[in-house]
Amino acid sequence: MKEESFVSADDIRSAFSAAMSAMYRKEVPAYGTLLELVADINKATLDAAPQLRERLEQTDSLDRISEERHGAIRLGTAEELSLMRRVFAVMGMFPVGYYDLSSAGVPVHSTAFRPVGDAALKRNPFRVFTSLLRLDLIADESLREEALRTLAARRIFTSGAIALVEKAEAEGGLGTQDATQFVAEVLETFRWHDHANVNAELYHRLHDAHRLIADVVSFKGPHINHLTPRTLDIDAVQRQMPERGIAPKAVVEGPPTRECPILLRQTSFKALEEQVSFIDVDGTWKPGSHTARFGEIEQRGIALTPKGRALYDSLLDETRKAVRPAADGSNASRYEKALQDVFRAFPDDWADIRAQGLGYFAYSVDAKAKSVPETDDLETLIAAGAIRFDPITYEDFLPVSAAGIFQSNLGDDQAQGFVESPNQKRFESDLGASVLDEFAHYARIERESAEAALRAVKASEP
Ligand code: OOG
Ligand code: NI
Repeated sequence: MKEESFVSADDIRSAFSAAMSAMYRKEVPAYGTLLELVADINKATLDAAPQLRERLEQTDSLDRISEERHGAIRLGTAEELSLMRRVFAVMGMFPVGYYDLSSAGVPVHSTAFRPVGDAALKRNPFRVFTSLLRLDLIADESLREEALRTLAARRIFTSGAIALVEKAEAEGGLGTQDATQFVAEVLETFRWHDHANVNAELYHRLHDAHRLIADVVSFKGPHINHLTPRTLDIDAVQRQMPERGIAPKAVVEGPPTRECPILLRQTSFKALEEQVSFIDVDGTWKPGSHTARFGEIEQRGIALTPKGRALYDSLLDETRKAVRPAADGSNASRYEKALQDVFRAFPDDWADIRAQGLGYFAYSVDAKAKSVPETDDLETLIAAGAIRFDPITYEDFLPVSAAGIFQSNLGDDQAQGFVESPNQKRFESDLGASVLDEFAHYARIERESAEAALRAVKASEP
């Protein structure tokens, strides 16, 4: 096999995310409006901060700044999940992390398919938050069986997509023509279908059990339910959404605005009510509506160590005990204030965050260093200015934030309670693989950067 004739997985992923973006903009015009707003605000932010522009020019490709960083889908069965894993693998996307959303009233558990390793992430960080419906959490047995029957009858991938996955697995990659065809075939899986798989009566029963069940079971495939570009100023986008005629969710999820951004901040516009048709028993189509698709934005900060994450979780918990954000936004400013106040306990200085072991950093030789002490002690070299440290970006998701995004887009009527029941083993057995541990992944990037920086310092010694 001539390896060099294969298109790289990174290139296939880039082509796929661009194709998804074009499709979704056409399907959901409000999303196009959000993209314009994000691009305008990113430009204004960069114009006002030449230093930020310079840093991004060096580390990121500036022209890709407003492009999508993630999307999300919801699947119905173990077979769909394991096949999805094989499809994403062709694009260099692997399952990282396990998210249990049952405790937050959403009957799914999830992972993120994403590129792994520094080089692939830099090339194109696109990921897909992928949830699997948990019918085991649904009490009504006959409804559960009907849902399973409906799901078992659908095929979410084209036969062409499956054939190309098998070919890529057998041969180790795809050539140019196959890769182009692969992207086109796989795109079909994520397309919106306005003709439901079920009749109106079943749709409403599913909907009454949980809106999410209706969304997963009633349609031919797992339509992409949102895409998410990156913004340099999430607060500005949140503020300006109404001026462009789009309704933001009540509050920004995640940590507050800070000097040193941590983890992930997200907000979205509320899902739109869309026209669909249900198949009737007599074979005719009956008009109805469904609400599922929205647009989101994200702003990422440093990846936290388990210690940093524990601090984040406890501060968020403390905030939400003091003020629980209401879905209608009525206490949004009180919540924001509480969040700011409580998070003062989290150091807001890179050196402090590093010294206290709260975040992961990448080490590199400082090109501006004048003299380099003869030592291989990292701390001494940092103190002497020979080695610098930069925050490693968080590439994953946050369960409390994800639950907030789900809730706001499932309609903000009373959230339903489920018994908290994480089941990572079951998820991994359905997936057909284990999920990567996010902390181990960041720790490795950090360790490898430190080793490389020390080697480079040594090599430069006379
Ligand atoms: C996924 C919601 C979670 C995020 O960014 O946290 C999510 C969904 O609604 O299917 O996308
Ligand atoms: Ni999202």
